[in-house]
Amino acid sequence: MAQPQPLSWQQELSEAAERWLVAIAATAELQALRQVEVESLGKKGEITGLTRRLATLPNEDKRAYGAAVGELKTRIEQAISTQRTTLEDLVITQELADTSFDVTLPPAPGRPGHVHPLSQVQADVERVFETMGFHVLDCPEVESEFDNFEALNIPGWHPAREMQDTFWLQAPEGQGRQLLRTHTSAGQVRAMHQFAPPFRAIFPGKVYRYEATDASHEHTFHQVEGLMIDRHVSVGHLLDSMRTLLSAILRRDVQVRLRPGYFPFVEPGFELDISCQVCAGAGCSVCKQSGWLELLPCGLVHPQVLRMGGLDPNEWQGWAFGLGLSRLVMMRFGVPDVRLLLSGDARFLGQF
Ligand code: FA5
Repeated sequence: MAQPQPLSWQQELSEAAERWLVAIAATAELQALRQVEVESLGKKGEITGLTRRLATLPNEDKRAYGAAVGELKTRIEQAISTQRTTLEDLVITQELADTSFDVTLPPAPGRPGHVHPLSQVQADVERVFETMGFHVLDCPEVESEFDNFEALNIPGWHPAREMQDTFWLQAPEGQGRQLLRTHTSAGQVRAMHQFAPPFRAIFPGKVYRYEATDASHEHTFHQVEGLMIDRHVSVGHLLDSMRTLLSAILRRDVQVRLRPGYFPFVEPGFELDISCQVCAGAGCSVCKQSGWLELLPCGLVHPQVLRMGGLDPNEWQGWAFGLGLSRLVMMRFGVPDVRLLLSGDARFLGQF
Protein backbone atom coordinates (compact mmCIF):
# COMPACT_ATOMS: atom_id res chain seq x y z
CA MET A 1 0.00 0.00 0.00
CA ALA A 2 1.31 3.43 -0.94
CA GLN A 3 2.61 5.48 2.02
CA PRO A 4 0.91 8.91 2.43
CA GLN A 5 3.20 11.64 1.11
CA PRO A 6 4.43 14.10 3.82
CA LEU A 7 2.88 17.58 3.50
CA SER A 8 5.02 20.26 1.90
CA TRP A 9 5.68 23.23 4.23
CA GLN A 10 3.33 25.34 2.05
CA GLN A 11 0.51 22.88 2.69
CA GLU A 12 1.35 22.68 6.37
CA LEU A 13 1.18 26.50 6.79
CA SER A 14 -2.04 26.71 4.83
CA GLU A 15 -3.61 23.95 6.92
CA ALA A 16 -2.49 25.63 10.17
CA ALA A 17 -3.93 28.95 9.01
CA GLU A 18 -7.32 27.45 8.29
CA ARG A 19 -7.45 25.56 11.58
CA TRP A 20 -6.52 28.55 13.79
CA LEU A 21 -8.79 31.02 11.99
CA VAL A 22 -11.73 28.64 12.49
CA ALA A 23 -10.77 28.15 16.17
CA ILE A 24 -10.57 31.90 16.75
CA ALA A 25 -13.93 32.60 15.12
CA ALA A 26 -15.50 29.82 17.20
CA THR A 27 -14.59 31.33 20.60
CA ALA A 28 -17.58 32.63 22.52
CA GLU A 29 -15.78 34.08 25.56
CA LEU A 30 -12.71 36.19 26.18
CA GLN A 31 -11.20 33.50 28.36
CA ALA A 32 -11.41 30.93 25.52
CA LEU A 33 -9.89 33.42 23.07
CA ARG A 34 -6.99 34.01 25.43
CA GLN A 35 -6.43 30.22 25.53
CA VAL A 36 -6.34 30.06 21.70
CA GLU A 37 -3.89 32.96 21.66
CA VAL A 38 -1.54 31.15 24.06
CA GLU A 39 -1.74 27.90 22.10
CA SER A 40 -1.06 29.55 18.75
CA LEU A 41 1.19 32.55 19.38
CA GLY A 42 2.45 31.85 22.91
CA LYS A 43 6.04 30.91 23.68
CA LYS A 44 5.25 27.22 23.26
CA GLY A 45 2.49 27.81 20.71
CA GLU A 46 2.27 26.12 17.32
CA ILE A 47 2.96 29.21 15.20
CA THR A 48 5.98 30.09 17.32
CA GLY A 49 7.20 26.50 16.75
CA LEU A 50 6.70 26.91 12.99
CA THR A 51 8.72 30.13 13.07
CA ARG A 52 11.59 28.39 14.84
CA ARG A 53 11.71 25.71 12.17
CA LEU A 54 13.22 28.26 9.76
CA ALA A 55 16.71 27.39 11.01
CA THR A 56 16.37 23.74 9.90
CA LEU A 57 15.33 24.46 6.30
CA PRO A 58 17.67 24.43 3.30
CA ASN A 59 18.99 27.87 2.45
CA GLU A 60 17.01 28.16 -0.81
CA ASP A 61 13.67 27.75 1.10
CA LYS A 62 14.46 30.08 3.97
CA ARG A 63 13.37 33.41 2.42
CA ALA A 64 10.01 32.12 1.11
CA TYR A 65 9.29 30.21 4.31
CA GLY A 66 10.15 33.18 6.53
CA ALA A 67 7.80 35.46 4.54
CA ALA A 68 4.98 32.88 4.58
CA VAL A 69 5.19 32.14 8.30
CA GLY A 70 5.37 35.89 9.05
CA GLU A 71 2.21 36.45 7.01
CA LEU A 72 0.48 33.59 8.83
CA LYS A 73 1.37 35.09 12.21
CA THR A 74 0.01 38.51 11.18
CA ARG A 75 -3.28 36.99 9.98
CA ILE A 76 -3.74 35.17 13.27
CA GLU A 77 -2.89 38.27 15.35
CA GLN A 78 -5.41 40.36 13.38
CA ALA A 79 -8.10 37.71 13.71
CA ILE A 80 -7.55 37.53 17.48
CA SER A 81 -7.71 41.31 17.81
CA THR A 82 -10.96 41.55 15.80
CA GLN A 83 -12.53 38.72 17.78
CA ARG A 84 -11.48 40.33 21.08
CA THR A 85 -13.30 43.57 20.15
CA THR A 86 -16.40 41.60 19.18
CA LEU A 87 -16.40 39.66 22.46
CA GLU A 88 -15.78 42.81 24.59
CA ASP A 89 -18.73 44.53 22.90
CA LEU A 90 -20.83 41.48 23.68
CA VAL A 91 -19.88 41.69 27.38
CA ILE A 92 -20.91 45.37 27.55
CA THR A 93 -24.19 44.68 25.76
CA GLN A 94 -24.88 41.82 28.16
CA GLU A 95 -24.09 43.99 31.21
CA LEU A 96 -26.44 46.70 29.99
CA ALA A 97 -29.15 44.13 29.34
CA ASP A 98 -28.72 42.81 32.91
CA THR A 99 -29.05 46.30 34.46
CA SER A 100 -32.60 47.16 35.13
CA PHE A 101 -33.58 50.70 36.07
CA ASP A 102 -36.87 52.40 36.71
CA VAL A 103 -37.28 55.28 34.29
CA THR A 104 -40.19 56.64 36.34
CA LEU A 105 -38.00 57.33 39.42
CA PRO A 106 -37.54 61.07 40.23
CA PRO A 107 -34.00 62.39 39.60
CA ALA A 108 -31.48 62.23 42.49
CA PRO A 109 -31.63 65.48 44.52
CA GLY A 110 -29.12 68.06 43.25
CA ARG A 111 -26.71 69.90 45.53
CA PRO A 112 -27.48 73.59 45.09
CA GLY A 113 -24.55 75.93 45.67
CA HIS A 114 -24.59 78.64 48.30
CA VAL A 115 -22.73 81.77 49.29
CA HIS A 116 -19.28 81.20 50.84
CA PRO A 117 -19.17 82.07 54.59
CA LEU A 118 -16.56 84.77 53.90
CA SER A 119 -18.84 86.39 51.33
CA GLN A 120 -21.84 86.07 53.67
CA VAL A 121 -20.06 87.95 56.45
CA GLN A 122 -18.51 90.47 54.05
CA ALA A 123 -21.99 91.27 52.69
CA ASP A 124 -23.26 91.76 56.27
CA VAL A 125 -20.34 94.09 57.09
CA GLU A 126 -21.02 96.10 53.93
CA ARG A 127 -24.71 96.42 54.86
CA VAL A 128 -23.89 97.67 58.37
CA PHE A 129 -21.52 100.34 57.08
CA GLU A 130 -23.76 101.37 54.21
CA THR A 131 -26.46 102.20 56.77
CA MET A 132 -23.87 104.48 58.43
CA GLY A 133 -23.22 106.32 55.14
CA PHE A 134 -20.02 104.55 54.04
CA HIS A 135 -19.08 103.93 50.39
CA VAL A 136 -17.86 100.42 49.52
CA LEU A 137 -14.70 100.62 47.47
CA ASP A 138 -12.95 97.91 45.44
CA CYS A 139 -9.16 98.34 45.58
CA PRO A 140 -6.57 96.37 43.56
CA GLU A 141 -4.81 93.32 45.00
CA VAL A 142 -1.67 94.12 43.01
CA GLU A 143 -0.37 97.30 44.56
CA SER A 144 2.57 99.66 44.25
CA GLU A 145 5.19 99.67 46.97
CA PHE A 146 4.24 103.30 47.42
CA ASP A 147 0.56 102.72 48.25
CA ASN A 148 1.16 99.62 50.33
CA PHE A 149 4.03 101.01 52.40
CA GLU A 150 5.49 104.45 51.71
CA ALA A 151 2.21 106.41 51.61
CA LEU A 152 1.44 104.83 54.97
CA ASN A 153 4.55 106.19 56.60
CA ILE A 154 6.47 102.91 56.21
CA PRO A 155 9.66 103.73 54.24
CA GLY A 156 12.00 100.98 53.05
CA TRP A 157 14.18 101.06 56.18
CA HIS A 158 11.23 100.87 58.61
CA PRO A 159 11.16 97.79 60.87
CA ALA A 160 7.34 97.58 60.38
CA ARG A 161 8.08 96.16 56.89
CA GLU A 162 9.36 93.03 58.58
CA MET A 163 5.91 92.38 60.09
CA GLN A 164 4.30 92.21 56.65
CA ASP A 165 6.70 90.37 54.38
CA THR A 166 5.04 89.63 51.06
CA PHE A 167 5.18 88.45 47.46
CA TRP A 168 6.96 90.90 45.17
CA LEU A 169 6.10 90.98 41.47
CA GLN A 170 8.19 91.68 38.44
CA ALA A 171 6.89 95.06 37.32
CA PRO A 172 7.54 96.56 33.87
CA GLU A 173 10.54 98.92 33.69
CA GLY A 174 9.90 102.37 35.12
CA GLN A 175 6.71 101.45 37.03
CA GLY A 176 8.31 101.12 40.46
CA ARG A 177 8.09 98.00 42.58
CA GLN A 178 4.80 96.09 42.74
CA LEU A 179 3.55 93.51 45.20
CA LEU A 180 0.49 91.59 46.34
CA ARG A 181 -0.96 93.96 48.94
CA THR A 182 -0.24 92.92 52.52
CA HIS A 183 -3.20 94.84 53.96
CA THR A 184 -6.27 96.70 52.81
CA SER A 185 -4.72 99.86 54.29
CA ALA A 186 -3.03 100.10 50.87
CA GLY A 187 -6.31 101.65 49.68
CA GLN A 188 -6.27 104.55 52.16
CA VAL A 189 -4.39 107.08 50.04
CA ARG A 190 -6.25 105.94 46.90
CA ALA A 191 -9.54 106.68 48.67
CA MET A 192 -8.31 110.11 49.77
CA HIS A 193 -7.57 110.94 46.14
CA GLN A 194 -10.85 109.46 44.90
CA PHE A 195 -13.31 111.20 47.24
CA ALA A 196 -13.56 114.84 48.18
CA PRO A 197 -13.54 115.22 51.98
CA PRO A 198 -15.49 114.72 54.15
CA PHE A 199 -16.11 111.07 53.22
CA ARG A 200 -16.38 107.62 54.76
CA ALA A 201 -15.56 104.38 52.97
CA ILE A 202 -14.80 100.73 53.58
CA PHE A 203 -12.71 98.59 51.25
CA PRO A 204 -12.95 94.85 51.78
CA GLY A 205 -10.73 92.28 50.03
CA LYS A 206 -8.08 89.65 49.92
CA VAL A 207 -4.56 90.31 51.21
CA TYR A 208 -1.36 88.28 51.06
CA ARG A 209 1.55 87.70 53.39
CA TYR A 210 4.64 85.54 53.43
CA GLU A 211 3.44 83.90 56.60
CA ALA A 212 4.17 80.79 58.66
CA THR A 213 0.61 79.48 58.80
CA ASP A 214 -1.23 78.15 61.85
CA ALA A 215 -4.82 78.00 63.15
CA SER A 216 -5.18 81.80 63.11
CA HIS A 217 -2.67 82.78 60.39
CA GLU A 218 -3.12 82.18 56.66
CA HIS A 219 -0.91 83.45 53.80
CA THR A 220 -4.02 84.61 51.91
CA PHE A 221 -6.80 86.07 53.99
CA HIS A 222 -9.47 88.76 53.99
CA GLN A 223 -9.62 92.14 55.65
CA VAL A 224 -11.98 95.10 55.60
CA GLU A 225 -10.49 98.56 55.85
CA GLY A 226 -12.56 101.43 57.13
CA LEU A 227 -11.68 105.09 56.70
CA MET A 228 -13.54 108.16 57.86
CA ILE A 229 -12.29 111.66 57.01
CA ASP A 230 -13.94 114.74 58.50
CA ARG A 231 -13.05 118.06 60.11
CA HIS A 232 -13.42 116.61 63.60
CA VAL A 233 -13.32 112.92 64.34
CA SER A 234 -12.94 111.20 67.70
CA VAL A 235 -11.74 107.94 69.17
CA GLY A 236 -15.20 107.72 70.81
CA HIS A 237 -16.91 107.68 67.40
CA LEU A 238 -14.40 105.11 66.12
CA LEU A 239 -15.02 102.76 69.06
CA ASP A 240 -18.76 103.18 68.85
CA SER A 241 -18.68 102.20 65.14
CA MET A 242 -16.62 99.13 66.03
CA ARG A 243 -19.15 98.13 68.70
CA THR A 244 -22.05 98.56 66.25
CA LEU A 245 -20.23 96.39 63.74
CA LEU A 246 -19.42 93.55 66.13
CA SER A 247 -22.87 93.27 67.68
CA ALA A 248 -24.52 93.33 64.21
CA ILE A 249 -22.23 90.61 62.83
CA LEU A 250 -21.81 88.32 65.82
CA ARG A 251 -25.45 88.68 66.98
CA ARG A 252 -24.52 88.13 70.62
CA ASP A 253 -22.76 89.94 73.44
CA VAL A 254 -19.01 89.44 73.25
CA GLN A 255 -16.24 90.74 75.44
CA VAL A 256 -13.72 93.04 73.78
CA ARG A 257 -10.61 94.70 75.09
CA LEU A 258 -8.72 97.71 73.83
CA ARG A 259 -4.98 98.13 74.19
CA PRO A 260 -2.44 100.48 72.67
CA GLY A 261 -1.11 99.23 69.34
CA TYR A 262 1.65 100.56 67.10
CA PHE A 263 1.07 101.13 63.39
CA PRO A 264 3.12 103.84 61.63
CA PHE A 265 0.02 105.14 59.84
CA VAL A 266 -2.11 105.93 62.91
CA GLU A 267 -1.53 108.01 66.02
CA PRO A 268 -2.74 106.99 68.53
CA GLY A 269 -3.18 103.34 67.52
CA PHE A 270 -5.16 100.57 69.21
CA GLU A 271 -5.54 96.84 69.10
CA LEU A 272 -9.10 95.69 69.61
CA ASP A 273 -9.19 92.04 70.71
CA ILE A 274 -12.23 89.83 71.03
CA SER A 275 -12.74 87.02 73.56
CA CYS A 276 -12.22 83.82 71.59
CA GLN A 277 -15.58 82.48 70.41
CA VAL A 278 -14.14 79.09 69.45
CA CYS A 279 -13.25 78.14 73.05
CA ALA A 280 -15.43 80.72 74.90
CA GLY A 281 -12.24 82.26 76.30
CA ALA A 282 -11.00 79.02 77.86
CA GLY A 283 -7.89 78.82 75.62
CA CYS A 284 -7.36 76.93 72.32
CA SER A 285 -5.04 76.82 69.30
CA VAL A 286 -6.88 79.73 67.64
CA CYS A 287 -6.23 82.16 70.53
CA LYS A 288 -2.93 80.48 71.44
CA GLN A 289 -4.34 79.54 74.85
CA SER A 290 -4.80 83.23 75.77
CA GLY A 291 -8.60 83.41 75.47
CA TRP A 292 -8.23 86.58 73.28
CA LEU A 293 -7.86 87.07 69.53
CA GLU A 294 -6.49 90.14 67.71
CA LEU A 295 -9.28 91.20 65.40
CA LEU A 296 -9.55 94.86 64.70
CA PRO A 297 -6.60 97.25 64.90
CA CYS A 298 -7.55 100.89 64.51
CA GLY A 299 -6.57 104.47 65.30
CA LEU A 300 -6.54 108.09 64.19
CA VAL A 301 -4.99 108.67 60.77
CA HIS A 302 -1.40 109.97 61.01
CA PRO A 303 -0.97 113.56 59.70
CA GLN A 304 1.73 112.34 57.30
CA VAL A 305 -0.75 109.93 55.66
CA LEU A 306 -3.30 112.74 55.29
CA ARG A 307 -0.62 114.78 53.52
CA MET A 308 0.16 111.84 51.20
CA GLY A 309 -3.55 111.80 50.34
CA GLY A 310 -3.46 115.50 49.46
CA LEU A 311 -5.28 116.60 52.64
CA ASP A 312 -4.17 119.36 55.00
CA PRO A 313 -3.88 117.85 58.53
CA ASN A 314 -4.69 121.23 60.03
CA GLU A 315 -8.05 121.10 58.32
CA TRP A 316 -8.87 117.37 58.14
CA GLN A 317 -8.75 114.46 60.56
CA GLY A 318 -9.51 110.78 60.15
CA TRP A 319 -9.90 107.44 61.78
CA ALA A 320 -9.19 104.05 60.25
CA PHE A 321 -9.52 100.41 61.13
CA GLY A 322 -8.30 97.16 59.55
CA LEU A 323 -10.73 94.37 60.44
CA GLY A 324 -9.50 90.77 60.12
CA LEU A 325 -12.52 89.52 58.17
CA SER A 326 -11.32 85.89 58.06
CA ARG A 327 -11.03 85.89 61.84
CA LEU A 328 -14.44 87.54 62.20
CA VAL A 329 -15.92 84.65 60.16
CA MET A 330 -14.17 82.22 62.53
CA MET A 331 -15.64 84.00 65.53
CA ARG A 332 -19.14 84.12 64.06
CA PHE A 333 -19.32 80.43 63.15
CA GLY A 334 -16.82 78.94 65.63
CA VAL A 335 -14.39 77.82 62.90
CA PRO A 336 -11.38 76.23 64.62
CA ASP A 337 -8.80 76.88 61.86
CA VAL A 338 -8.51 79.82 59.45
CA ARG A 339 -6.98 77.54 56.80
CA LEU A 340 -10.33 75.81 56.34
CA LEU A 341 -11.85 78.96 54.86
CA LEU A 342 -10.01 78.90 51.53
CA SER A 343 -9.40 75.14 51.47
CA GLY A 344 -12.21 74.55 48.97
CA ASP A 345 -13.22 71.50 51.00
CA ALA A 346 -16.89 70.84 50.19
CA ARG A 347 -17.37 68.94 53.48
CA PHE A 348 -16.45 72.12 55.37
CA LEU A 349 -18.32 74.56 53.13
CA GLY A 350 -21.47 72.42 53.12
CA GLN A 351 -22.03 73.34 56.76
CA PHE A 352 -22.83 77.02 56.13
C1 FA5 B 1 -2.89 95.58 59.63
O1 FA5 B 1 -2.94 94.88 58.63
C2 FA5 B 1 -3.18 97.07 59.58
N1 FA5 B 1 -3.23 97.48 58.21
C3 FA5 B 1 -4.50 97.32 60.29
C4 FA5 B 1 -4.83 98.75 60.59
C5 FA5 B 1 -5.64 99.46 59.71
C6 FA5 B 1 -4.34 99.36 61.73
C7 FA5 B 1 -5.96 100.77 59.98
C8 FA5 B 1 -4.67 100.64 62.00
C9 FA5 B 1 -5.48 101.36 61.13
P1 FA5 B 1 -2.48 93.58 61.23
O2 FA5 B 1 -1.25 93.07 60.56
O3 FA5 B 1 -2.51 93.46 62.71
O4 FA5 B 1 -2.71 95.08 60.86
O5 FA5 B 1 -3.74 92.83 60.61
C10 FA5 B 1 -5.02 93.27 60.90
C11 FA5 B 1 -5.92 92.09 61.26
O6 FA5 B 1 -5.87 91.14 60.20
C12 FA5 B 1 -5.44 91.30 62.50
O7 FA5 B 1 -5.94 91.87 63.68
C13 FA5 B 1 -6.06 89.95 62.24
O8 FA5 B 1 -7.42 89.95 62.62
C14 FA5 B 1 -5.96 89.84 60.74
N2 FA5 B 1 -4.76 89.08 60.34
C15 FA5 B 1 -3.47 89.50 60.35
N3 FA5 B 1 -2.65 88.55 59.89
C16 FA5 B 1 -3.43 87.49 59.57
C17 FA5 B 1 -3.18 86.19 59.01
N4 FA5 B 1 -1.96 85.81 58.66
N5 FA5 B 1 -4.23 85.35 58.83
C18 FA5 B 1 -5.49 85.74 59.15
N6 FA5 B 1 -5.80 86.95 59.66
C19 FA5 B 1 -4.78 87.83 59.87
